[in-house]
Amino acid sequence: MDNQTPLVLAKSLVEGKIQKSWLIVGSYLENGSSLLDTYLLITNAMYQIGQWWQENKISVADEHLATATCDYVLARLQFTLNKDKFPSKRALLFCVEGEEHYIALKMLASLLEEYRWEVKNLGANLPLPYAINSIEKWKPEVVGISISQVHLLPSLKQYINEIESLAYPPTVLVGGRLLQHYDLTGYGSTQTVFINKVEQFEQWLLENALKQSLVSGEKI
Ligand code: B12
Repeated sequence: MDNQTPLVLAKSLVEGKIQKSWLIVGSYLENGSSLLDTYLLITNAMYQIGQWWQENKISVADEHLATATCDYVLARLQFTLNKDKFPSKRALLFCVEGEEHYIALKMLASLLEEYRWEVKNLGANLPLPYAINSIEKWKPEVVGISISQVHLLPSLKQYINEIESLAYPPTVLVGGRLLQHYDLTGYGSTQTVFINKVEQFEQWLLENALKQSLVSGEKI
């Protein structure tokens, strides 16, 4: 990735320029970048925006506009993906109560769909009883939780504990930028999977697809 591209995209997002942002992302894909690399580009642009906010160069209002613009781009990207395959497994995604940072979940949802998962993305700020209810109803094989803020870690622990205590517990995957700075394994069990980066998530998806093809004899 050219060093300047995340910066150019970040500027365009902060200015609320939907078409221009889409052109940057779309041409990045058209020039042969993978979906994963494209998500890394968007992630880096959003991190750059966080940096500007910390340095008081932009306001919370600018951050809101950037997020809304990013959301349009992610939605448009989602529609360009090929989904004409039979879904194999189910994944339910959400953020714990109090967590509004949902952009990563949109990326994960598309990546999962690329690997033939059926996905329900419940988005930001989901209280635990609703999470449990949805899991019991839909019985996903995997529950993906995204977390960005330190003060929510105690509630993350409670979510993991309750989900893993269900009669047919799904695998709980936890990710988010906090994992770049902290070891969160103490908040989960030996069953919980903590994934720091989206590249590792794709690796996990590949291993999972491989395991499944060994069981079913189907090619991945
Ligand atoms: C945009 C933004 C906002 C938007 C949120 C928009 C939205 N609805 O998502 C708004 C303006 C609303 C906002 C609000 C706040 N924010 Co804010 N925000 C950001 C910002 C700039 C970008 C977040 C983002 O979209 N990143 C891009 C995504 C794709 O990156 P990611 O989440 O890290 O995900 C990647 C990986 O971590 C991984 N991943 C993530 N989740 C998962 C899950 C699984 C299962 C897996 C496998 C992988 C995975 O994959 C992704 C792809 O690479 C960050 C800066 C930053 N460095 O991230 C701050 C940041 C996250 N915010 C921060 C803060 C403090 C806040 C507020 C408390 C500010 C305030 N005082 O009001 C509030 C809290 C709101 C709330 N209740 O949640 C801090 C968090 C500090 C901390 N660790 O505690 C940050 C880091 C800014 C900073 N540098 O201080 N924010």
